[in-house]
Amino acid sequence: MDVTRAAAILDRNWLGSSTVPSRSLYPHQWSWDSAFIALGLRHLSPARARRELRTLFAAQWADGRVPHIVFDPGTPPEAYFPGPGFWRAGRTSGLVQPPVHARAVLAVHEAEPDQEFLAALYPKLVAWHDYLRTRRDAGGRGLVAIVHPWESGMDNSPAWDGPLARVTPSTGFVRRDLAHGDAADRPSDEDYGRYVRLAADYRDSGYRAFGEFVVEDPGFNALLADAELAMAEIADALGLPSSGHREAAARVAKALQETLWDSAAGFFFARDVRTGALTPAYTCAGLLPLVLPDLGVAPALLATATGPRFRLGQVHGVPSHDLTAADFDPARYWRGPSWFNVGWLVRQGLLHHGEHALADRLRDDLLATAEETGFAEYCDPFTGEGHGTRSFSWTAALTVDLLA
Ligand code: 9WN
Repeated sequence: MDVTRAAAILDRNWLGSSTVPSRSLYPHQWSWDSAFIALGLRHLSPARARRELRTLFAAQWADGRVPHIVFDPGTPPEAYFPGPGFWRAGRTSGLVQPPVHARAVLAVHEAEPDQEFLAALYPKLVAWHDYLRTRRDAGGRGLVAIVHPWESGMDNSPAWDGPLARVTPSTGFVRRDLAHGDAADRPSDEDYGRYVRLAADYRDSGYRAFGEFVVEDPGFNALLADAELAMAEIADALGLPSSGHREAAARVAKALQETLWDSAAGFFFARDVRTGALTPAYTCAGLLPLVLPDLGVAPALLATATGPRFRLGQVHGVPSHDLTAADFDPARYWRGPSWFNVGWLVRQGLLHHGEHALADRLRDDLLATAEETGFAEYCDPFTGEGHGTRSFSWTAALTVDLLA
């Protein structure tokens, strides 16, 4: 495959200073999407990759949080729900998404060194990570807690079913997503009602209070540890002290292993901070600690990844949920299908842990599936059939990166 088709998608989804994940389903800027998009854009136009990230960070809140959506003023408010009128936070939402931005900033700088860009983004990234560390350690164990499933980026993951069951669904709103996506590929109405209730409660607390849903997600925390490793490299490039970032990464990695690792299961599970219990679902978030090079439990985690639950290397991509679970669904969003960003991250992890043959197989599969599905949002792990929206930006961008 050559990069032409993927590059054309990114061009079509470019709004002038940022990229929409999808023209139809997600017509604004999303936080972790932008980081993945920048990883691809850096090979096509480093200037546009820098612009993407600068635009996102221009919407950073005074408390350091990077909002999960930055609304495009040129797009009608009814194009996406919940829109700016719901959040009452200017041009943004009040939630966050996984902190993959430092890794993206570093990669963009490596593609075309730009000290001014790096120096401008560094303090913003410091404030972002400080927000997570200081305002989100609800469990007091040095891990970030998410307060809404949307914050994980894996909205209807089975890992959230337990904590979400405590939430009474809101009613009386109109879902916009179903106008653009097959209902069987999207979260259920009941889950959507719970998302809206949680977001409204959090909004009404001034985006401060921990509510019914407070969860330590292994994916989010692993990506924060990795982001601190990237920060150390950024600090080195700027001639600033970097050891604090390496220590921060080690602290998160240690807390992750002490709190969320289940050695009998050979897996990282999410923890429901309200009950103190680990949630029982094996989801792809539990594989993301593989991105950490110094992960002591990597051999056991790799055994789970290649075993019957995920069958890495034998199915398409990295399934979002346990293939052997009774509630595994090959089409419904984060309850089974393989997503390209997770495949890209797990491939990075495989490279760190010396699994080169498996990493190559995963890369070849991601590239073939992206092309065959028209750059789908996600795919059936067994058949490779595309699901969700097509011409999805991070699928295109990560394709560009894998081809580079
Ligand atoms: C809610 C934009 C986002 C991704 C998430 C994905 C989905 C939104 C939605 O789309 O979430 O934030 O409307 O379902 O789950 O990972 O960032 O692509």
